[in-house]
Amino acid sequence: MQGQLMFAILFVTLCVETLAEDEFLYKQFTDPERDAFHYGKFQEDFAWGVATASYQIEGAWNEDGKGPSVWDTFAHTPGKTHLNQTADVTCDSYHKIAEDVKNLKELGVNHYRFSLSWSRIMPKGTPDEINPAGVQYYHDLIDALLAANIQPMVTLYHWDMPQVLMDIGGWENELMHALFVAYADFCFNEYGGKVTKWITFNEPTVFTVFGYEIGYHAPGKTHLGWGAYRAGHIVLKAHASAYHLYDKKYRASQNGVVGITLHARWYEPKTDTDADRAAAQRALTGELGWFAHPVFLTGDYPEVAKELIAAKSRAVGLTSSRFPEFTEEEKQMLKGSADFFGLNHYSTSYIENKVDASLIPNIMSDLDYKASEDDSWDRTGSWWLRPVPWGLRRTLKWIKKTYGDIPVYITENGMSENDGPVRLEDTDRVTYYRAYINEILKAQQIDGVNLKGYIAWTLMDNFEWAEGYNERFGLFHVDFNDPDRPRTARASAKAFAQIIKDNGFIKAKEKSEL
Ligand code: GBH
Repeated sequence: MQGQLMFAILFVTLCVETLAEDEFLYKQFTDPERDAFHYGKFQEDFAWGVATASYQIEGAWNEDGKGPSVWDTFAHTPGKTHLNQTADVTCDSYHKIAEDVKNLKELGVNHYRFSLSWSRIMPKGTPDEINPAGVQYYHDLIDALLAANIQPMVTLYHWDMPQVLMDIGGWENELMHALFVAYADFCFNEYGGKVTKWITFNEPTVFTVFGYEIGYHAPGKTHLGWGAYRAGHIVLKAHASAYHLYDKKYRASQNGVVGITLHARWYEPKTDTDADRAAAQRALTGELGWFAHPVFLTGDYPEVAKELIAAKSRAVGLTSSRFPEFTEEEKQMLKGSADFFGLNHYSTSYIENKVDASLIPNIMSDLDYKASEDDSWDRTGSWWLRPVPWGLRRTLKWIKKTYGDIPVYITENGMSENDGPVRLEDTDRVTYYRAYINEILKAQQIDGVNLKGYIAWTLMDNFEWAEGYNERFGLFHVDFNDPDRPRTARASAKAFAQIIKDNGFIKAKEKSEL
């Protein structure tokens, strides 16, 4: 007993020393073992990168033959975004390939994750009308990246659907399945000789819930209780078909990989009770599993979600579930339809059990859980984002336990500050990155997660959707009042560059001996 106590004290002392040395103490520091810093390096071919998305950075919203997207329409509608801001110009990356690539080189990344604007390539959403200037823009970007030894990682769909396709119902129209595959086919064919890492969709839970259910994002639909499930169903089929198309038509010659990126918070039981533990498990299974189970596990939705939503639908007199069903053939298509798991992760919540039939149905009330935060967790520029580094390691462990040894890329992780005076010494963001990247090192080296790379969100401040320019996530600061949109490296850019250079974390002492 005494021996154990001594050991515990010794352990705490050692950890606290290491932590102090590395300045990564969050206020919630309570668990020395969990929060201890871990030194080590990633594998030689580890992918380091930063991410962006077309609508958030490109600008040139109606230039050179680009068609409007749902986000152009949405942001141009009064009352939809912070101060009615739009991304008409935003970072102006359409005109700034050289500058963006220069900054990527400064970071020392070997990957750049960006998305294609579908309506820049196909103004009408269909391959019978191609915009050559738009096609050329991405060739120029990709060529500049390759010349700088940076691998492109291309997201086909990061939310900016061509407006013409929204006019026929967007992701609520079955036709979108075939239209997405035609778009993917064009992109694989056009760019696949140079691009070997593809992501079909970015965060389907987010754009279906926000876009088709809550209406907070484009297209602003409020189909409560069913919009996200219906849209998501078509998205999943479109994903699977695009994957198989690549497999049959391009993989042999292009030798690339195709994955999907899902958003997940870590869900920690609020109390150590069976009810809350089960609720947290249900929330992870039902919410992340909504898109992950079909692709990475069974070809079908998680049983718990199917059962609960069916029961709730029956309870209000519906003759079929609000949650759609796949055919056997579709399940076969979906099962195993990704070469890697792209994970976007930013924060953690507590989850408690909550059963309330009077709530408006949505994924949370359907799964009988309620989320909350810990007041001791620091705040950032986004209400939903508090730094809880250990949540990322637990998410990765959960993914390994549930989906096996699928290769995982962190495709987004980062933190925001609010708009305000220029702030280049962003020590809180430096702390965030060091702590979160340290957690993925632990996940890889201690828990054996098959981690292939880490992509930070984001290269530079940009248009943060409904929050406009009020939330800045950039490693580079952007001055949106200057017509040249100058980018300036923050302290976090330098810290991230150092981690990349070290390919992990080297003890200060060992470093000085190098
Ligand atoms: C990502 O969205 C996007 O891919 C990216 O475009 C965006 O700029 C970036 O993150 C920063 O926001 O479900 O409780 O978290 C990811 C995160 C997920 C944030 C949904 C807001 C809503 C509340 N979004 N979340 S919650």
